[in-house]
Amino acid sequence: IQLESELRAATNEGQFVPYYQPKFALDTGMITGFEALVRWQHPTRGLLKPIDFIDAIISHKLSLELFSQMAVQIAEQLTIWQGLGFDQHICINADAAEFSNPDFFDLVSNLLIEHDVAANQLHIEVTESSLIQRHANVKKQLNLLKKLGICLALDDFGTGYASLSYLQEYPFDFIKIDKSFISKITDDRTQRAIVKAILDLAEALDMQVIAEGIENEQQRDLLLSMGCQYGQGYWFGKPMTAEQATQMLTQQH
Ligand code: G
Ligand code: G
Ligand code: NA
Ligand code: MN
Repeated sequence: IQLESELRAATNEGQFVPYYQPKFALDTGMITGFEALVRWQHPTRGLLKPIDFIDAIISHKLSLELFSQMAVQIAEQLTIWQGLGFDQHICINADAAEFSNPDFFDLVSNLLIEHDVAANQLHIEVTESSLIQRHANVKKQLNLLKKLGICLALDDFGTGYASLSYLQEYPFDFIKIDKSFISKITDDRTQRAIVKAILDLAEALDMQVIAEGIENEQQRDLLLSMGCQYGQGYWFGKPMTAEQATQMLTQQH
């Protein structure tokens, strides 16, 4: 359990760092971008994962501070990669607590201008569960971000409620199939049928699909044969430091 003061210190002293998990084109194996996942470099307890502190961040209303700290580091990373000739995008996670803040859109658009980052280099990933809360501002902010040119992804697809109506209601470019559907895809007909249905739906709606949690080659091969374009998972790469991500990009070029 974190004290609020500990969280504030983390926010003020820049203890939150993005780790980067690569996303791949399933056919070529090339990296198409990275998902940024927050880690807390805690002064005494080591590297902490979101599960250890995200709820506390939300309840202490520090979501926008966390987002802002992540976003600045991500913009700087995009600029570094641009300089090295790596044309990548980075996807940042955000939840309803962030979208519902009226300052969220200005924060994002100012960030792009200040760091001279193209809007299409930044993707934003939203969980289904955060849409369920139906904050009044969420839809408005998502539409503004989309207008700005930012790609939007619906995360953990299939695990929430009323997910089909969300596809119609919000301007998503990508659907991320939750890893719970991928884990048994090679030996469970039902899971396979669900994934197939999601792929068909996405195609009909002109959306692209990213399969999460790919842990072996069999899963990759099957998803590819089913027409899935993009993937993410331990088989391709675990969340890693910026230096490791840069190394991975260097090796592929
Ligand atoms: O790595 P993993 O334990 O890395 O991430 C667990 C969860 O934490 C994911 O579901 C992801 O959506 C969430 N998460 C990761 N980074 C961030 C972040 O920067 N902001 C928010 N709001 N959620 C995040
Ligand atoms: O909610 P979100 O999907 O953003 O969270 C992603 C979470 O899944 C992170 O905690 C990340 O570390 C984890 N993850 C990423 N790839 C894999 C994988 O191949 N297998 C498993 N079990 N977890 C993964
Ligand atoms: Na995510
Ligand atoms: Mn996810």
